[in-house]
Amino acid sequence: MYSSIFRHIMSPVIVGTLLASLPGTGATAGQIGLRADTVEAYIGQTNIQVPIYIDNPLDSVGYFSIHVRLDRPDVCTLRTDLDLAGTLIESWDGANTEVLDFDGIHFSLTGGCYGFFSGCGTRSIPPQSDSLPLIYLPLDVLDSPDTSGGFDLSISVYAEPYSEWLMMPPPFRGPQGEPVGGSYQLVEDSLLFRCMQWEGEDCVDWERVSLPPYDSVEIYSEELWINDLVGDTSVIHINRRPCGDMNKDYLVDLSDLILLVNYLFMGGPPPYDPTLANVDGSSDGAIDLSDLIRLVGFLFSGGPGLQCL
Ligand SMILES: [Ca+2]
Ligand SMILES: [Ca+2]
Repeated sequence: MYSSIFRHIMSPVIVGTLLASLPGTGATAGQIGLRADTVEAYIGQTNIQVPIYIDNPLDSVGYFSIHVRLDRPDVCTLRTDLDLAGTLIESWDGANTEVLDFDGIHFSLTGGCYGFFSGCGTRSIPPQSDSLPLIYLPLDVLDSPDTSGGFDLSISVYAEPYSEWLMMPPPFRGPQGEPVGGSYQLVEDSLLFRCMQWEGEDCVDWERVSLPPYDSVEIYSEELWINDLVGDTSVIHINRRPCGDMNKDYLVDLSDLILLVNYLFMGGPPPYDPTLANVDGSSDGAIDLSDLIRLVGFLFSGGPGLQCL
């Protein structure tokens, strides 16, 4: 009875020691990893898709639980409308794939397709890497009035380590619900006890001690699941909106020329941002024929570049 209680007290220390002594992410055979791509985006652009990849070299994955954290929630927000098209879990439609606990900075994302979830069967991601993304994280970059320059932001994607003793659930499960992506390791340790009260030859009050003298020693072994912290960070380059983009599609092409012609001569709607339509480098901010000429030259005859002041 005493030893059972003391094992629970000791276990977090043991787990922490083992995690600290293991090699880094990816060094353990069979370790499941997460990777995030670098993405280019524009200020004010919405529904940017950031691909997140999973590397599962040995195990099929039927369930995952990952976490996402933004470093710049003031200029970027995560959306919760996940689109599974073109992902490894596209066929999991109907499975439990959802965003949990979204607070604007951090969210948890789970997807499950093992037997526990109804209507899904036991579909799983077979061992693979460098394939389709596990998911696309959708995000919006706020439409800041400041178009003077770009900046970088990052999104951290990670899985919590699995520990039975710390009651942390497994971040990855196989098709049958079993934890995958880590391994069991045999842990041996000893506990020392000193008797605080003898009654004859019987001890009625034990206390655990860390140093001799002691009256009893228990040597025990436990199998612990070791699952490194895995994760990656996506750097997102946020660029200023392109000079010459009249219709806010972040491209400069014929459609912008058409919009400008309609605006100048046909009473059409104005460019969405006047500073991006004043492409001739003039400082007066006027949008007129000289901007049209500059845009035509740029698009069709190798004229000078567009310049928005
Ligand atoms: Ca455009
Ligand atoms: Ca102008």
